[in-house]
Amino acid sequence: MRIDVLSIFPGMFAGPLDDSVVGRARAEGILDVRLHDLRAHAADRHRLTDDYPFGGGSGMVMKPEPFFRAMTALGEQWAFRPRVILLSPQGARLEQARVVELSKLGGLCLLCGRYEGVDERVREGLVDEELSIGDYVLTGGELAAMVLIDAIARLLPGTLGGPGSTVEESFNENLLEYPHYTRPRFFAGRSVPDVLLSGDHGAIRTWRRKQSLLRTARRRPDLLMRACLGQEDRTLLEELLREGELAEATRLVRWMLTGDRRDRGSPAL
Ligand code: 9WO
Repeated sequence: MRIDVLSIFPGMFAGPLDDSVVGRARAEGILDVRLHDLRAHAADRHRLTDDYPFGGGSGMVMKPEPFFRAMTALGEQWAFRPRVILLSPQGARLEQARVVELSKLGGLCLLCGRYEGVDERVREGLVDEELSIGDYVLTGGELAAMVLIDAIARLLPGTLGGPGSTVEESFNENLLEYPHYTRPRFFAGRSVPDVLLSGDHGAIRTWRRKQSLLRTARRRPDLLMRACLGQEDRTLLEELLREGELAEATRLVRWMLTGDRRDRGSPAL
Protein backbone atom coordinates (compact mmCIF):
# COMPACT_ATOMS: atom_id res chain seq x y z
CA MET A 1 0.00 0.00 0.00
CA ARG A 2 1.17 3.48 -0.82
CA ILE A 3 0.57 6.33 1.65
CA ASP A 4 1.45 9.91 0.71
CA VAL A 5 1.67 12.41 3.56
CA LEU A 6 1.46 16.19 3.21
CA SER A 7 2.89 18.15 6.14
CA ILE A 8 4.99 21.20 6.93
CA PHE A 9 6.94 18.98 9.36
CA PRO A 10 7.82 15.82 7.39
CA GLY A 11 10.82 15.36 9.70
CA MET A 12 8.46 14.38 12.52
CA PHE A 13 7.79 11.07 10.78
CA ALA A 14 11.37 9.81 11.12
CA GLY A 15 11.47 7.47 14.10
CA PRO A 16 7.93 6.18 14.57
CA LEU A 17 7.84 4.72 11.06
CA ASP A 18 11.40 3.36 11.01
CA ASP A 19 11.36 0.51 13.55
CA SER A 20 9.51 -2.65 14.37
CA VAL A 21 6.49 -3.78 12.34
CA VAL A 22 6.09 -0.54 10.35
CA GLY A 23 9.82 -0.28 9.60
CA ARG A 24 9.87 -3.89 8.41
CA ALA A 25 6.75 -3.43 6.25
CA ARG A 26 8.44 -0.45 4.59
CA ALA A 27 11.76 -2.28 4.14
CA GLU A 28 9.95 -5.19 2.49
CA GLY A 29 7.97 -2.92 0.16
CA ILE A 30 4.62 -3.91 1.70
CA LEU A 31 4.14 -0.29 2.79
CA ASP A 32 5.37 2.67 0.77
CA VAL A 33 5.18 5.90 2.81
CA ARG A 34 6.05 9.05 0.88
CA LEU A 35 6.51 12.26 2.84
CA HIS A 36 5.96 15.59 1.12
CA ASP A 37 6.98 18.98 2.51
CA LEU A 38 4.01 21.33 2.02
CA ARG A 39 6.33 24.32 2.24
CA ALA A 40 7.94 23.19 -1.03
CA HIS A 41 4.55 23.79 -2.65
CA ALA A 42 3.91 27.28 -1.21
CA ALA A 43 2.77 29.74 -3.87
CA ASP A 44 4.72 32.84 -2.79
CA ARG A 45 8.43 33.55 -2.63
CA HIS A 46 8.40 33.60 1.17
CA ARG A 47 7.02 30.05 1.13
CA LEU A 48 4.21 30.96 3.50
CA THR A 49 1.87 28.15 4.47
CA ASP A 50 -0.20 30.11 7.00
CA ASP A 51 -2.03 33.43 7.06
CA TYR A 52 -4.33 35.55 9.22
CA PRO A 53 -7.95 34.43 9.58
CA PHE A 54 -10.64 36.35 7.64
CA GLY A 55 -13.07 37.68 10.22
CA GLY A 56 -10.32 38.19 12.74
CA GLY A 57 -9.45 36.24 15.82
CA SER A 58 -6.30 34.86 17.29
CA GLY A 59 -3.95 32.43 15.63
CA MET A 60 -3.21 31.52 12.05
CA VAL A 61 -4.93 29.43 9.39
CA MET A 62 -3.22 27.14 6.87
CA LYS A 63 -3.44 28.57 3.37
CA PRO A 64 -5.19 26.44 0.75
CA GLU A 65 -2.70 26.89 -2.14
CA PRO A 66 0.11 24.67 -0.80
CA PHE A 67 -2.35 21.75 -0.37
CA PHE A 68 -3.88 22.22 -3.84
CA ARG A 69 -0.49 22.66 -5.54
CA ALA A 70 0.95 19.62 -3.77
CA MET A 71 -2.04 17.49 -4.78
CA THR A 72 -1.76 18.63 -8.40
CA ALA A 73 1.95 17.75 -8.42
CA LEU A 74 1.22 14.36 -6.88
CA GLY A 75 -1.62 13.71 -9.32
CA GLU A 76 1.01 13.13 -11.97
CA GLN A 77 2.53 10.28 -9.91
CA TRP A 78 -0.69 8.46 -9.10
CA ALA A 79 -2.12 5.78 -11.37
CA PHE A 80 -5.45 6.26 -9.53
CA ARG A 81 -6.61 8.91 -7.10
CA PRO A 82 -6.01 7.73 -3.52
CA ARG A 83 -8.50 8.28 -0.69
CA VAL A 84 -7.66 11.73 0.74
CA ILE A 85 -7.92 11.97 4.52
CA LEU A 86 -7.58 15.05 6.74
CA LEU A 87 -6.61 14.35 10.35
CA SER A 88 -8.46 16.73 12.64
CA PRO A 89 -10.46 16.83 15.87
CA GLN A 90 -13.56 17.53 13.73
CA GLY A 91 -13.32 14.17 12.00
CA ALA A 92 -15.21 10.97 12.69
CA ARG A 93 -13.58 9.03 15.51
CA LEU A 94 -11.21 6.40 14.16
CA GLU A 95 -12.17 2.83 15.06
CA GLN A 96 -10.60 -0.54 14.27
CA ALA A 97 -13.37 -1.37 11.78
CA ARG A 98 -12.45 1.77 9.80
CA VAL A 99 -8.73 0.88 9.97
CA VAL A 100 -9.56 -2.55 8.52
CA GLU A 101 -11.48 -0.93 5.63
CA LEU A 102 -8.71 1.58 4.91
CA SER A 103 -6.07 -1.18 4.96
CA LYS A 104 -7.81 -2.76 1.95
CA LEU A 105 -7.39 0.34 -0.23
CA GLY A 106 -4.54 0.67 -2.69
CA GLY A 107 -3.51 4.14 -1.63
CA LEU A 108 -4.09 6.91 0.88
CA CYS A 109 -3.12 10.55 1.01
CA LEU A 110 -2.97 12.02 4.51
CA LEU A 111 -3.23 15.78 5.00
CA CYS A 112 -1.78 17.18 8.23
CA GLY A 113 -2.94 20.59 9.44
CA ARG A 114 -1.19 22.94 11.85
CA TYR A 115 -1.95 26.20 13.67
CA GLU A 116 -5.62 26.88 14.51
CA GLY A 117 -6.98 25.13 11.46
CA VAL A 118 -7.02 24.59 7.72
CA ASP A 119 -8.78 26.81 5.15
CA GLU A 120 -12.24 25.31 4.57
CA ARG A 121 -11.66 25.14 0.77
CA VAL A 122 -9.16 22.32 1.44
CA ARG A 123 -11.94 20.23 3.01
CA GLU A 124 -14.42 21.11 0.29
CA GLY A 125 -12.08 20.64 -2.66
CA LEU A 126 -9.64 17.91 -1.71
CA VAL A 127 -10.73 15.86 1.28
CA ASP A 128 -12.76 12.64 0.99
CA GLU A 129 -12.83 11.86 4.67
CA GLU A 130 -11.92 13.60 7.92
CA LEU A 131 -10.69 11.43 10.81
CA SER A 132 -9.96 12.04 14.48
CA ILE A 133 -7.97 9.68 16.70
CA GLY A 134 -9.68 10.97 19.85
CA ASP A 135 -11.27 13.94 21.55
CA TYR A 136 -8.21 16.01 22.40
CA VAL A 137 -6.31 18.76 20.63
CA LEU A 138 -2.78 18.16 19.37
CA THR A 139 -0.40 20.72 17.90
CA GLY A 140 -1.08 19.29 14.44
CA GLY A 141 -2.30 16.31 12.46
CA GLU A 142 1.12 14.61 12.13
CA LEU A 143 0.96 12.42 15.24
CA ALA A 144 -2.58 11.37 14.32
CA ALA A 145 -1.35 10.47 10.80
CA MET A 146 1.40 8.31 12.33
CA VAL A 147 -1.16 6.57 14.55
CA LEU A 148 -3.28 5.81 11.49
CA ILE A 149 -0.29 4.54 9.49
CA ASP A 150 0.78 2.31 12.40
CA ALA A 151 -2.71 0.86 12.78
CA ILE A 152 -2.97 0.15 9.04
CA ALA A 153 0.56 -1.22 8.61
CA ARG A 154 0.08 -4.12 11.00
CA LEU A 155 -2.96 -5.28 9.00
CA LEU A 156 -1.26 -5.41 5.61
CA PRO A 157 -0.79 -8.92 4.20
CA GLY A 158 2.73 -10.09 4.94
CA THR A 159 3.19 -8.17 8.20
CA LEU A 160 3.00 -9.61 11.70
CA GLY A 161 -0.59 -9.33 12.88
CA GLY A 162 -1.81 -9.46 9.29
CA PRO A 163 -5.14 -11.00 8.26
CA GLY A 164 -6.03 -14.12 10.21
CA SER A 165 -4.21 -13.20 13.41
CA THR A 166 -6.07 -14.07 16.60
CA VAL A 167 -5.41 -10.63 18.08
CA GLU A 168 -7.35 -9.11 15.20
CA GLU A 169 -10.25 -11.47 15.56
CA SER A 170 -10.61 -10.68 19.25
CA PHE A 171 -10.82 -6.92 18.70
CA ASN A 172 -13.28 -7.35 15.85
CA GLU A 173 -15.61 -8.99 18.30
CA ASN A 174 -15.69 -5.80 20.40
CA LEU A 175 -14.16 -7.53 23.42
CA LEU A 176 -11.03 -6.51 25.29
CA GLU A 177 -8.05 -8.84 25.60
CA TYR A 178 -7.80 -11.28 28.50
CA PRO A 179 -4.84 -10.96 30.95
CA HIS A 180 -1.52 -12.31 29.74
CA TYR A 181 1.19 -14.00 31.82
CA THR A 182 4.70 -15.28 31.16
CA ARG A 183 7.52 -16.59 33.34
CA PRO A 184 8.30 -16.41 36.21
CA ARG A 185 5.32 -18.19 37.74
CA PHE A 186 5.72 -16.28 41.05
CA PHE A 187 6.57 -12.60 40.87
CA ALA A 188 6.14 -9.55 43.10
CA GLY A 189 4.09 -11.62 45.54
CA ARG A 190 1.62 -12.68 42.83
CA SER A 191 1.26 -15.97 41.04
CA VAL A 192 0.00 -16.96 37.62
CA PRO A 193 -3.60 -18.31 37.73
CA ASP A 194 -3.45 -22.10 38.15
CA VAL A 195 -5.74 -22.79 35.20
CA LEU A 196 -3.08 -21.45 32.79
CA LEU A 197 -0.65 -24.15 34.02
CA SER A 198 -3.26 -26.94 34.03
CA GLY A 199 -2.72 -28.05 30.45
CA ASP A 200 -6.52 -28.18 30.09
CA HIS A 201 -6.95 -26.19 26.88
CA GLY A 202 -10.74 -26.15 27.11
CA ALA A 203 -10.60 -24.72 30.63
CA ILE A 204 -7.98 -22.16 29.55
CA ARG A 205 -10.09 -21.04 26.61
CA THR A 206 -13.16 -20.65 28.86
CA TRP A 207 -11.18 -18.75 31.55
CA ARG A 208 -9.80 -16.35 28.93
CA ARG A 209 -13.22 -15.75 27.42
CA LYS A 210 -14.66 -15.05 30.87
CA GLN A 211 -11.82 -12.63 31.65
CA SER A 212 -12.42 -10.82 28.33
CA LEU A 213 -16.10 -10.46 29.17
CA LEU A 214 -15.31 -9.28 32.72
CA ARG A 215 -12.82 -6.66 31.56
CA THR A 216 -15.06 -5.39 28.81
CA ALA A 217 -18.08 -5.16 31.12
CA ARG A 218 -16.15 -3.26 33.80
CA ARG A 219 -13.95 -1.00 31.69
CA ARG A 220 -15.82 -0.59 28.41
CA PRO A 221 -19.54 -1.29 28.84
CA ASP A 222 -20.08 0.60 25.57
CA LEU A 223 -18.10 -2.10 23.75
CA LEU A 224 -19.92 -4.92 25.51
CA MET A 225 -23.20 -3.49 24.22
CA ARG A 226 -21.88 -3.88 20.66
CA ALA A 227 -20.30 -7.31 21.14
CA CYS A 228 -21.71 -10.38 19.43
CA LEU A 229 -22.38 -12.65 22.40
CA GLY A 230 -23.07 -16.35 22.03
CA GLN A 231 -24.84 -18.68 24.45
CA GLU A 232 -21.54 -19.52 26.21
CA ASP A 233 -20.87 -15.80 26.69
CA ARG A 234 -24.29 -15.33 28.29
CA THR A 235 -23.61 -18.24 30.63
CA LEU A 236 -20.22 -16.78 31.60
CA LEU A 237 -21.76 -13.34 32.22
CA GLU A 238 -24.41 -14.99 34.42
CA GLU A 239 -21.62 -16.65 36.41
CA LEU A 240 -19.85 -13.29 36.79
CA LEU A 241 -23.11 -11.73 38.00
CA ARG A 242 -23.59 -14.49 40.58
CA GLU A 243 -19.98 -14.16 41.72
CA GLY A 244 -20.51 -10.40 42.23
CA GLU A 245 -17.55 -9.61 39.97
CA LEU A 246 -19.19 -7.05 37.73
CA ALA A 247 -19.23 -4.10 40.15
CA GLU A 248 -20.78 -1.00 38.52
CA ALA A 249 -21.54 -2.98 35.35
CA THR A 250 -23.97 -5.28 37.23
CA ARG A 251 -27.14 -3.46 36.24
CA LEU A 252 -26.14 -3.15 32.59
CA VAL A 253 -25.23 -6.85 32.26
CA ARG A 254 -28.40 -7.91 34.09
CA TRP A 255 -30.38 -5.81 31.61
CA MET A 256 -28.46 -7.29 28.65
CA LEU A 257 -29.15 -10.84 29.80
CA THR A 258 -32.87 -10.42 30.44
CA GLY A 259 -33.44 -9.91 26.71
CA ASP A 260 -36.40 -7.63 27.47
CA ARG A 261 -35.69 -4.68 25.21
CA ARG A 262 -39.18 -3.88 24.00
CA ASP A 263 -39.15 -0.34 25.41
CA ARG A 264 -35.55 0.45 24.55
CA GLY A 265 -35.65 0.78 20.77
CA SER A 266 -33.53 -2.31 20.29
CA PRO A 267 -32.94 -3.38 16.68
CA ALA A 268 -33.78 -6.90 17.88
CA LEU A 269 -37.49 -6.02 17.75
C1 9WO B 1 -6.61 24.91 17.93
C2 9WO B 1 -7.31 25.68 18.83
C3 9WO B 1 -6.94 26.76 19.62
C4 9WO B 1 -7.89 27.31 20.45
C5 9WO B 1 -9.17 26.81 20.50
C6 9WO B 1 -9.53 25.72 19.72
C7 9WO B 1 -8.58 25.18 18.90
N1 9WO B 1 -8.67 24.16 18.06
C8 9WO B 1 -7.51 24.01 17.48
C9 9WO B 1 -7.28 23.00 16.51
O1 9WO B 1 -8.14 22.15 16.30
N2 9WO B 1 -6.11 23.04 15.86
C10 9WO B 1 -5.79 22.02 14.92
C11 9WO B 1 -4.42 21.51 15.18
C12 9WO B 1 -5.88 22.44 13.50
C13 9WO B 1 -5.70 21.23 12.62
C14 9WO B 1 -4.47 20.43 13.03
N3 9WO B 1 -4.36 20.30 14.44
C15 9WO B 1 -4.77 19.18 15.10
C16 9WO B 1 -5.14 17.95 14.61
N4 9WO B 1 -4.87 19.12 16.41
N5 9WO B 1 -5.35 17.93 16.78
C17 9WO B 1 -5.50 17.20 15.71
C18 9WO B 1 -6.05 15.89 15.77
C19 9WO B 1 -6.12 15.11 14.65
C20 9WO B 1 -6.69 13.85 14.76
N6 9WO B 1 -7.16 13.40 15.93
C21 9WO B 1 -7.09 14.14 17.03
C22 9WO B 1 -6.54 15.41 16.99
